[in-house]
Amino acid sequence: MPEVIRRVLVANRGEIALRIIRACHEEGLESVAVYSDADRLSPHVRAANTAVPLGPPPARESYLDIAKLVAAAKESGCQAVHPGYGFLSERAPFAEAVRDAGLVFVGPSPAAIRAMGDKTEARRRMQAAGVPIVPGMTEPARDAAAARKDAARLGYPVLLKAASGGGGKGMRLVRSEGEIEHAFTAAQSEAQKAFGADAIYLERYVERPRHVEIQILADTHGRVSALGERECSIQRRHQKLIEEAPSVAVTPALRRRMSEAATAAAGAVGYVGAGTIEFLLAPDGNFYFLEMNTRIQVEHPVTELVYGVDLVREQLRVAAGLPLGVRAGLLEPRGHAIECRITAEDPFNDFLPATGIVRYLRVPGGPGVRWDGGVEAGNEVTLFYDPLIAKLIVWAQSREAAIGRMRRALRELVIVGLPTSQAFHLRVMDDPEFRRGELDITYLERRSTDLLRRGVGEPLGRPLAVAAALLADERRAAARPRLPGDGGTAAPSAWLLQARREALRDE
Ligand code: MV4
Repeated sequence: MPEVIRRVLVANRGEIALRIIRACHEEGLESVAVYSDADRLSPHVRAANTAVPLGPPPARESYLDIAKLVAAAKESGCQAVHPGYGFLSERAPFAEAVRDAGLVFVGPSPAAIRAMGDKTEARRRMQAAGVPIVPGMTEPARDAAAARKDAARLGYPVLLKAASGGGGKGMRLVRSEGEIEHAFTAAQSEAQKAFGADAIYLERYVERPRHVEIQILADTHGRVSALGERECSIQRRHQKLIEEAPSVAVTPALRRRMSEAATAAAGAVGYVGAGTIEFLLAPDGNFYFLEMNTRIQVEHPVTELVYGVDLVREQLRVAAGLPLGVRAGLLEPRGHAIECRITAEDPFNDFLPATGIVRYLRVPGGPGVRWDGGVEAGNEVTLFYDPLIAKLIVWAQSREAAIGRMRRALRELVIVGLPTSQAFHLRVMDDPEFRRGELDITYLERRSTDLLRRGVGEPLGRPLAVAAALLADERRAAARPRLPGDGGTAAPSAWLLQARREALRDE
């Protein structure tokens, strides 16, 4: 790294803060963490060279406070700010404030963030650049009557979308003309509440598509690399749960076409840094631009594993004005990667967010297993932030082998203290439809009754007792005398087996 960036403020928390701090240290950069009162014991705080307190737990008063973050960066002697994902990562005013303070924003220009944040402007830009967009409007509808006319021209079903939206908020499916006026008003007020702007536009509704996204990297020297697709169809209420790369639905020819479209999309807004172009891939093989995410994404590790690239390192290089450390153009995937998001949610109780202290944590390991976590034993999971505890990512030569490896890793994982999505992921890995790659955005809704049957659904009974037993078992195994030829493996105690059964709940 050149001298322009020596120290980076990481304006985030949890696993992504730790991920960015690790990348900084590998590049010889110093890191500065920030933390709210709720996070003072979090791993990202200790991993950084220094840490700056932000104040009370609510994000508005900590991780979303632009003035506090910029002041923290200046006062701690940083030259750059990495926003991570979520929080301020796609807020043009933050990118601007960072720049105005004489700091480097690790991400695209405020103009690129703005252009992609306005969904109708993004559609106009994509259309001009020859990127396929979903048939529909490129300007918001003036009123409900105008929306009715637009819909009549497009043909039903149509989807009403918030022009400043994203992530599915303010979206309304309309199957017939009779519903449109009411749906329009409802979408408007939802959009107003969520984004402070009520502009609504229409798209033709695509039935049972896959969500497939292309990762790109662009530097300040005009080089662009496309790192193939991620299959992200397994989601629930617009929260992804499992992602993989490559997608079983994408042939090399389709990958080339989607990558070229994504490269054109990035060029159309003068994009610099790591970005993702989301597409709907229809059952007939057509694909359509949906939106562009102008940040590093949660699921970036599956791309890293099949392309052998460190995306956060590349972000830092690009921010420092260096050329990309990977070849320009379309890269080739190798093998298969799967990510399971381990969240503090109870899959047997409608994924109700769970809170509590992680009493015991055994992290999976071994060949091809990566754990990107942000929580350790003793940490409390609260409702102040998203429920992600860690991402479990595996790589193997083939999709089948990766599924087998994920099953194995999920069975090694032990989390005591609060319900998690672990058992859900195991069931998906065993689901014949998933194994056949029969995925689309309706997968979870279609399969959840089947997948989550037999679930006991009770929170762990005695987390402290179970954690104590597991710790005692570890110590006993470590202390016990070894005999030559015994392989060093302790026979599990009855307690350990019981604790594991409880932790996995459906085994
Ligand atoms: C769509 C669509 C079908 N047709 N647009 C959801 C969030 C936002 N990014 C766009 N979304 C969708 N737009 C048309 N014209 C279906 C969805 C959609 C979806 C997309 C990706 C992943 C999961 C989804 C779940 C429900 C709906």
